[in-house]
Amino acid sequence: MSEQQHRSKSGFMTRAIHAGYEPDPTTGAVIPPIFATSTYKQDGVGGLRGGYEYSRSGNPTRTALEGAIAALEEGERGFAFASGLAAEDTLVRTTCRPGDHVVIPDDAYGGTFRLFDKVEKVWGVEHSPAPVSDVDAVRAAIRPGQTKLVWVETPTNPLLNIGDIEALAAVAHDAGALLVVDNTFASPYLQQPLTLGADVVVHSTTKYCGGHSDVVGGALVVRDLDLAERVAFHQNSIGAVAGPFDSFLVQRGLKTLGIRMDRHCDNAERVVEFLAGHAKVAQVIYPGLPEHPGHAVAARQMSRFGGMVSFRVAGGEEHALAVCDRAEVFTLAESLGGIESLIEHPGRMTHASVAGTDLEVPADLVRLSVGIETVDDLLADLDRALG
Ligand code: P1T
Repeated sequence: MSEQQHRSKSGFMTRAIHAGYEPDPTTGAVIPPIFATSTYKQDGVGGLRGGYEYSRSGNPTRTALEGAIAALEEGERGFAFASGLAAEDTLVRTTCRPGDHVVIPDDAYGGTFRLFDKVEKVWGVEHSPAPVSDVDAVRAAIRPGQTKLVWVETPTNPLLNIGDIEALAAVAHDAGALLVVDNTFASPYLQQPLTLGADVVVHSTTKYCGGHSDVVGGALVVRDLDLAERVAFHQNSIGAVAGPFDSFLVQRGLKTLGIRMDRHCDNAERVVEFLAGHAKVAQVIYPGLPEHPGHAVAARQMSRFGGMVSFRVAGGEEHALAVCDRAEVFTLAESLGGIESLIEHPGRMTHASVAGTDLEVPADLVRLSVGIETVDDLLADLDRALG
């Protein structure tokens, strides 16, 4: 089957396993080799084999990953970076100039907020936080003529708010801006923002795409070929690319994304049910709960509700910290989306960089990345940790 057919006709799991790579013509290797090479022999000056010149500009292992992630997101072209933040920075530099403006989530990942607040701002790109779940508030935050990007996470990190991608795309496009969706929490298995009108998808592939907590990476996927050309130029010019070893790991992760996500979702549903009935839990935050304010939108645009669960602990910060400390099967660590369950305190850890700003997260909040272990062990661990 040709690459084009994989993109247009096959199911998700078939694309995850085959898209982006044909068995190697010389050896028949069914898995993309790790091309640990910085440069490529030319057949006479400018005689490039397969277009490869230098590994910042292109590397076959990276090409395989970029093709796979583009196929999974149903985009035209994918780009792999050294981290999620490297992908984000490259996108901002591609699309914004000094004096431009970006609307960002008012509960974005702390590192994304820091990138806009401490780095992009210095170069003249301004930003305004707005709640992604409130389309009118996002519209009001747009500065006509100045706003180039409407940037959303859905679900957001760590409060799991939901943005209506179709409605937000319309708002962004009315203002002549692009809609950027950070799809890290949902993964392309549960949600394909480009099919709902978004222009760019951002990933921290460190998370569900890689899926095994053994690599840091990022990706962009776009559906417009002109924008793709501009991103490609900036990817090469800035140079924050994914190396071949990292590309290999992320692509290997993508092959099992679907089965992992189903198990993450199954386990998260059981964890939510358990927490909702626990006396020491003040509030469970999960878009799959009917009382979650974004439930209806999430049900429309996601196939399931994901493996991330946040909850507020009765008794405040001190108790939330104690729960994090006592957990054993849930490892106390930043990051998410790997096969192992993680627990963290966003206020002190992943979102410490938003302390004292409008984006500050509640001090009694605990975030779980529910892994794919035997679920009864996860429930017993939480029971013990909650005391
Ligand atoms: O860590 P990096 O690969 O650079 O990706 C940044 C990033 C971007 N977008 C979202 C939604 C993210 O969650 C992250 C990284 N987040 C964590 C490390 C965390 O523990 O939340």
